[in-house]
Amino acid sequence: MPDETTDLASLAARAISPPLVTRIYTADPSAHVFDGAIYIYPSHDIDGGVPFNDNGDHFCMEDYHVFRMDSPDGEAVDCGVALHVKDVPWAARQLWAPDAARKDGRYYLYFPAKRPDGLFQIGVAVADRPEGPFQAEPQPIEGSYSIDPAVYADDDGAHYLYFGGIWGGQLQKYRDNAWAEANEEPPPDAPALGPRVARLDAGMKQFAEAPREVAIVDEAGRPLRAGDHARRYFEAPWLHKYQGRYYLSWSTGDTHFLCYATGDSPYGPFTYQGRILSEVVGWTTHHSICAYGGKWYLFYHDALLSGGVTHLRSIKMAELQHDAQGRIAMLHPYGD
Ligand code: FUB
Repeated sequence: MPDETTDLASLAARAISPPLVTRIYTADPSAHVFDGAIYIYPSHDIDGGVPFNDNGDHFCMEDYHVFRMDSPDGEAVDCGVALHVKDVPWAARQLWAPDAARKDGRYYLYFPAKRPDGLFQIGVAVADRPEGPFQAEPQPIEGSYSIDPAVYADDDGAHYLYFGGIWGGQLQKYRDNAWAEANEEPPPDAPALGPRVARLDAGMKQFAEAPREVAIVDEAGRPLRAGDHARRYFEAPWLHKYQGRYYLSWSTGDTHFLCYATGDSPYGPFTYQGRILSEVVGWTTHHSICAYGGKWYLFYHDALLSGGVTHLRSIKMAELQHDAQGRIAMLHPYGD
């Protein structure tokens, strides 16, 4: 997060990408290519007048809009409201970062929301078109918890749902998939909490297995430590495959980096490799990675357009470069 004294106008002048959408605020972009077009599934940020707190209650989003781009340099067309919280029977508030998948001609929107008792769970809604409108299932996905679902479609047709975020996302309250109020983040020398992953069943609306914790290790095979805030998992998991390897990427939260690790299985373990994006304006950073026309793109957000209001963000995209070893070159959102 650039220093608060930094002149936002000078950052805007140096920004490597303009906002894709300026009519409304959008964040947490999950991008997929369906039938030759890029579809972006972001959060829809609003100013709901909720006071700021450490739980992120001011992120009080109520609906989702889907955006379509016919090419990477085309306009991001707002396809309208895809789902509203009032149409989700189990959810009370806070539609946070979503993702989507396609199977057998149907589209599945995965989204977190708080139940009336204040606990986050993950729901699914179904549509016949990539842009919706989506019809929510009456109950959240059984066994789901926390936030930030990201679905990965593997080459063999299996779909894996990654999820979880600490602090306001409540992941620190879970051990072995069970919630306890007394649970907190592990001490600094203990292994950090990892994101969770579960394969989806053939119907795409339930887990086929109990969620597993994903291990992220250093070059010596040791789990990243909870005190390693510059590298440890915080929220925003994303999985993609590049030249046969699985790449897990995530946000480090309070140190504001996007990082990645590589592995040989969608379940991990993943070995830490480095950073993808340095700090953006605004507290949160959240992304997706998607290929189009033989090039790779990072979709991300910042809060420049709102003058740095952390819950009023704008989605952006920039080309990603891999070197000959498959390492991703770190991007600086406002130049070097
Ligand atoms: O948009 C609300 C939350 O902020 C997301 O779920 C997190 O990943 C962070 O971007």
